[in-house]
Amino acid sequence: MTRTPLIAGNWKMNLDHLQSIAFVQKLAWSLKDASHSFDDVEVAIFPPFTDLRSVQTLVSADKLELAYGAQDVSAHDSGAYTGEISGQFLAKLECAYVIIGHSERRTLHNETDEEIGAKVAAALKHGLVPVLCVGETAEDLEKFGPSAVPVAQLKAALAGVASDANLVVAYEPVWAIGSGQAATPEQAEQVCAALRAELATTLSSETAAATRILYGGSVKSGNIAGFMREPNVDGALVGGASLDLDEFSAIVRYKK
Ligand code: G2H
Repeated sequence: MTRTPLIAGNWKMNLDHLQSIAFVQKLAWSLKDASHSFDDVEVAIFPPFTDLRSVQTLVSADKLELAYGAQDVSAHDSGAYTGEISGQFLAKLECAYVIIGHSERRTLHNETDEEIGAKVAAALKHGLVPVLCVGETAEDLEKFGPSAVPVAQLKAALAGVASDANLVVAYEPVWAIGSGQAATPEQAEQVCAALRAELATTLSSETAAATRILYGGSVKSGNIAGFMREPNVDGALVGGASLDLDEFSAIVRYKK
């Protein structure tokens, strides 16, 4: 089965409103630039919540081939949940995706596997594609080896999910995030293959074959091609390097 590669930019809490708008406009021009054509790759950005409406307006007005989504979602639909943003709000903003379970949410906001599973269910309920992040810390790696923790996180988040669920999985080793020390393509492949095997067991072999599994953690233009050559790596979740237009455009235009 062929899976369309996905290059996703996770802006985290960066870029103010005007910078976001300028970035989206320039990225759109860059993607349309025929002299620097790129392969069949889907590009998505994840701005802060406060810029989603503006991105929606830009994308729909100019019919841009640019997907977007939010960096988190509430497990609840509506009600007394101060500060939360629900899946139905994001669906109305025509978000295609939502990042769930990023390690910064797991560690800084103490999100548990159970809460992450509830968020995955909420996203799917509202037609959003979860980009479910899993990954081990350096201590986990030392103690349990490379795949045990990410596979356990995936399994826990998918409990109760339909076997044909449309989702994306992002393998992000915590030790590689923002550290400049990316995993090697071989390390990423080993874990992504184990995650795909887990998808086949927990969901179905068809869903496992169709699901895109991304690598994330210090991805840049200089290392993207190595990851994309691996059979079980279907794209990248890019943090720091997604904030630089030239760098992100170069990542999108990787050549295997
Ligand atoms: C991991 C990644 C984006 P960076 O968080 O999700 O960030 O590319 O800066 O390591």
